[in-house]
Amino acid sequence: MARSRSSTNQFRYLQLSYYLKRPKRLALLLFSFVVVTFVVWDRQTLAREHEVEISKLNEELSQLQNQLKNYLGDASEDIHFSEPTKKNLVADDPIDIERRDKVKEAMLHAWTSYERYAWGQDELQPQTKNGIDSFGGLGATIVDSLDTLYIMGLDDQFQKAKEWVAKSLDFNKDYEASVFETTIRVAGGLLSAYDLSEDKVFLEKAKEIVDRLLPAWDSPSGIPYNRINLAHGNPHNPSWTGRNSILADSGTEQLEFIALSQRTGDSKYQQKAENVITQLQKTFPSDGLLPIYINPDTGGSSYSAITFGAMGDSFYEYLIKAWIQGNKTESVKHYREMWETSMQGLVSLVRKTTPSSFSYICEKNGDSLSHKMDELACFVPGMLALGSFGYDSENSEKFLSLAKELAWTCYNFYQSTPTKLAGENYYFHDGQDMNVGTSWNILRPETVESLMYLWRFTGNKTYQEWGWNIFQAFEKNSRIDSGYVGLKDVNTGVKDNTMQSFFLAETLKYLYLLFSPPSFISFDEWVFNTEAHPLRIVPRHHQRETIR
Ligand code: DMJ
Repeated sequence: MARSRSSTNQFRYLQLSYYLKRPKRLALLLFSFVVVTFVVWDRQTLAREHEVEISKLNEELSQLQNQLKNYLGDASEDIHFSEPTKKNLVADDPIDIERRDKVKEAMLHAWTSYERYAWGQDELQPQTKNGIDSFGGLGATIVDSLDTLYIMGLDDQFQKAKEWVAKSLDFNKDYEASVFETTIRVAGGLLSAYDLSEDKVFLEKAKEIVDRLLPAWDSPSGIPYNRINLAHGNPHNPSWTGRNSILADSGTEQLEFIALSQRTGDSKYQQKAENVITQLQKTFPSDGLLPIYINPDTGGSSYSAITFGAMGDSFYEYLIKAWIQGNKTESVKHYREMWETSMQGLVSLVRKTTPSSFSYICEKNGDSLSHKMDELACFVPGMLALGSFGYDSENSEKFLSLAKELAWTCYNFYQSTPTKLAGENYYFHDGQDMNVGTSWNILRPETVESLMYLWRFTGNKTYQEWGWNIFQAFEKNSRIDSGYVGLKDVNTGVKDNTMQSFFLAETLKYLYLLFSPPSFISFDEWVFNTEAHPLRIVPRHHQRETIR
């Protein structure tokens, strides 16, 4: 009994009657309740404020990091930055490994098909199982594939390709070569293979081909003629351009020629290519948008279209990349300035579709805008992401977000067709979003290129998913037993008969890198030429020692 009473006494505080009997007790209870509630509420508010404070501090920290990066980018010797920490934390996850292996298998299929049916010729025609010499017989697919084979660890294939380069690559061809194509595919491919493998044979061959191209720069203005006979010289422009030089063809040799000068110690290549930019700078318009035709006699623009697609594209790409290749130093500052001016011009060409608000880049003829965009212009999101890090935080955010918007549009170029492969260009009409214009797909890389850049700069895996979907559409529509083909029409899926060398050089390489850690062929150490050939960024002090 006594035990039971004592236990009842123990729990008397839990009974309401205990408090109701005495007003003092009730007041004490209410007071305690108010105090406890206040303390809990206060802690939570503090925690919330703390979180806000931390996020503000993080924002300030990232702004300071950006400013520091900009400042040191201009002022420091040999300082390399790792990419934003977020990206370095991205683990090599099992899905990425699996996808990368699938891409590697695709490369192996493309390569063995070429090996079997077109070895030594420029490109494979998979349907008819033969080769064609679309670039004068320079083994374009071999040279364009060297670095992809190396990067993917296809060592036996790389060795065989290297032996072919050493023993059979012959530039003495009576062929009117495109200076641009030969530079980006052949010189770019060889230089990249040299940078990766350090095998001198590649450098010797790169020098040999560029020496054959060099007379193309002997015009009154220094703007190159776009064609040259590899055996006999005789540089000239074709009649279909009205004998004008093309902007992209004339302004897309800087990376390769600067790299060649750095590696050989002979400055003449760099001088020729850099002089082009100096000439264009003299009449550079305030919006930074140059028409696609340039008169090689005067160096001035001829009346023609303005575009970030065919014939304009890589001129803008090389402005920002030459700045990066030059370690973002004072001596290459003008490249960055010209690029920033051009990006203001680009912004003035951006419009949005209805009803879905896709951003796109118009072309311009005189004063009027043409609401058309090439898939080729889908390199722009990658370029903007790459360049966005040299801006202050406000502009950096602005251009990165434009890059994301444009990438979404480019991805929808693919998603909006029955084959899920993009057409060559698109038209934008009110109320209709996008319509395919020229409806072929020739295995181009620009969209997956941009997805790779965006994934690396944002760490957002959505870009990997989009790239994976595009890869699967290539597998479904373009893969046949004897290689990969383009489509004559992305609506019907009817196939063409060409395996473009850039499919192996660019499309598959960018896809492979999209599923690789960003530290692999890092943007801190490498800059990709417009044919996706990574060139090693040479530190500043080293450049001064080697270039005479
Ligand atoms: C490639 O040769 C290069 O990417 C070039 O800059 C544009 N065209 C093709 C790929 O589409």
